[in-house]
Amino acid sequence: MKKILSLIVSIILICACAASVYALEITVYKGGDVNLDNNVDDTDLQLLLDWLAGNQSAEAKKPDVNRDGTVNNVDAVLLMKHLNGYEVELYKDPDEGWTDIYQ
Ligand SMILES: [Ca+2]
Ligand SMILES: [Ca+2]
Repeated sequence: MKKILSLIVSIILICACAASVYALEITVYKGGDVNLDNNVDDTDLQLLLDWLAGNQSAEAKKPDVNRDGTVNNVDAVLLMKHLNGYEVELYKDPDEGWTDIYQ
């Protein structure tokens, strides 16, 4: 009986450890990567412009480029500037008070 209990406790501990490791998985994405394909390109801009035009595709997973909590023209302008080589700060660190409602 003790062996069975020990086995059950071991299985529970292993599952708990596996769940903890899974919970620590962090997804890092690039600013402006609207569709989360790990590239920031014209596709992202098109998805964002479509979003603003009312065509909110499920492919547009992170349209709030500057992470201020709203998706608007500011996001589009920032992304356009970024894609055209301008040095722009797409978003600030969340610790500085900005939010990311899409996390
Ligand atoms: Ca992308
Ligand atoms: Ca925004």
